[in-house]
Amino acid sequence: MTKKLLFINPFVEDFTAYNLWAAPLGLFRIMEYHENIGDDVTYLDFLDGNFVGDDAATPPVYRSWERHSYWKREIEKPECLKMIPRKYYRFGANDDTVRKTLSEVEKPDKVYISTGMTYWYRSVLKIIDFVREIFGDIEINVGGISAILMPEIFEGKNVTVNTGKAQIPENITGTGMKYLKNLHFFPANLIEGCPNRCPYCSSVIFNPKVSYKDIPTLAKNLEKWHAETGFCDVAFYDDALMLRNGEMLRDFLDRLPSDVYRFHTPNGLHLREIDDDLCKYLEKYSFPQLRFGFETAFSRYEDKTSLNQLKSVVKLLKEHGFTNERIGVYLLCGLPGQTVEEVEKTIEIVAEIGARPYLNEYSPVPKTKLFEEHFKESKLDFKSEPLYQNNSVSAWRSPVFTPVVVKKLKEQLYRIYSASM
Ligand code: B12
Ligand code: SF4
Repeated sequence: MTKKLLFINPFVEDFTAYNLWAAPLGLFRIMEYHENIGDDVTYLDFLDGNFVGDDAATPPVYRSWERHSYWKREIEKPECLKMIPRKYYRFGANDDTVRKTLSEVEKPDKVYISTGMTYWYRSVLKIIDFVREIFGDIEINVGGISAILMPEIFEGKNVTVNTGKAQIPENITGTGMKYLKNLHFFPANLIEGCPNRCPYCSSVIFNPKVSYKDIPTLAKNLEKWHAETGFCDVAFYDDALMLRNGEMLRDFLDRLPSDVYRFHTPNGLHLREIDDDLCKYLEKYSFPQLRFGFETAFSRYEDKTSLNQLKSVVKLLKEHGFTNERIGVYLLCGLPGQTVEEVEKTIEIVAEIGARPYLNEYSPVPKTKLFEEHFKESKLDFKSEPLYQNNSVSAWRSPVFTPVVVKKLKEQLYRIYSASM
């Protein structure tokens, strides 16, 4: 029997949020699967849908490569974040738009709500309340990142919390293709999981084993998507895109023309996988800016990166025509046990080597090893209040990387960026 299903991507409340190729790919896959088995699917994107704007809000601004801001309006900060001297926003639809849009939908048999960052959990709770207000006592299923990392937050709301990957037949149906057509970029995912076990990362919780996608189908889907939309930006969603010296990536690229697409790697790439052959691919196809993962030059996570590796990869990339600005290197600051000097020196070293450092403020992720370690030193109780897990709150949690210190580090970076312009 056909079921009426409503799928929701919630709005977000945060100090900052930007669409750097974000899309609820997990939800898309489930939606397409249900459509293919004959269910009646409705999708409401309360974050980035084309109906979420209003007169009192600031509209999105588009930057290069289809990156953009969301519709936003300032809102009152939650009481527990009042000490942070920054504005707080609702990104996406306001309450009235949510109510009105839900009221216009025929009452569904079941509602699926996607969850993003753990520190966005309040938006999910609000959406659950709106759904109950409009549709009454209806079956609600919550899934995705926060549902897996902290199911207990949603359990009191009388909803089904999906604490694992959704069971959908891989690559037969459920590629999410139909819904990708509304995007200005193509989210590509070649490999699920990562063999590394960095103590701050949750990859292994989502995917205990590494598995490979059907590359020919994925390449065909991209070509179809491009033919229908005319857009050409591709963002990789992989944790370990370069695995096995980029074997899957090279297979994917070999199936595509070299002069059509722009490829983006927002998740940190693994330095140790980069060799000369892979660099030839990175040169032949358009990769406007690579981003590598590298905690500090004095890495305590030696299995993943080392300074020598970084030096030789930067040298190789330079030989293949990459300039400093095109070699981005993610650095983490605010890790438990890390010193300020260590981060300052690493910023310097990365710039000297000829790459562009990007500073990420550490954010503790539930169920990871460092979550517990950071909790012991943290000035804020981020276990009871997940809003404190936000990377924007990092300087208020850390006893070492205080707001003054982080400001200084950002100034150091700014000087480096200005000197290279
Ligand atoms: C790809 C990715 C991105 C992409 C965008 C992802 C997106 N969906 O919008 C980019 C590169 C843009 C990105 C950015 C960021 N990310 Co990110 N990202 C990931 C990554 C690697 C994969 C997520 C993904 O899309 N997977 C593919 C889809 C198909 O799988 P899925 O979403 O898990 O869905 C499956 C199930 O969960 C389930 N499911 C999903 N939704 C639903 C809904 C229902 C109802 C049901 C039943 C089931 C269900 O079904 C799906 C299929 O099996 C994860 C780590 C990981 N391995 O999961 C980090 C991760 C989610 N990111 C993280 C972070 C911190 C960020 C940033 C804040 C980083 C930064 N400082 O800028 C930004 C925020 C961006 C934003 N606006 O959302 C953290 C979140 C930590 C937290 N505290 O919540 C993670 C967990 C990585 C980590 N540090 O451990 N990210
Ligand atoms: S290499 Fe990246 S994806 Fe893999 S465990 Fe470490 S941080 Fe996570």
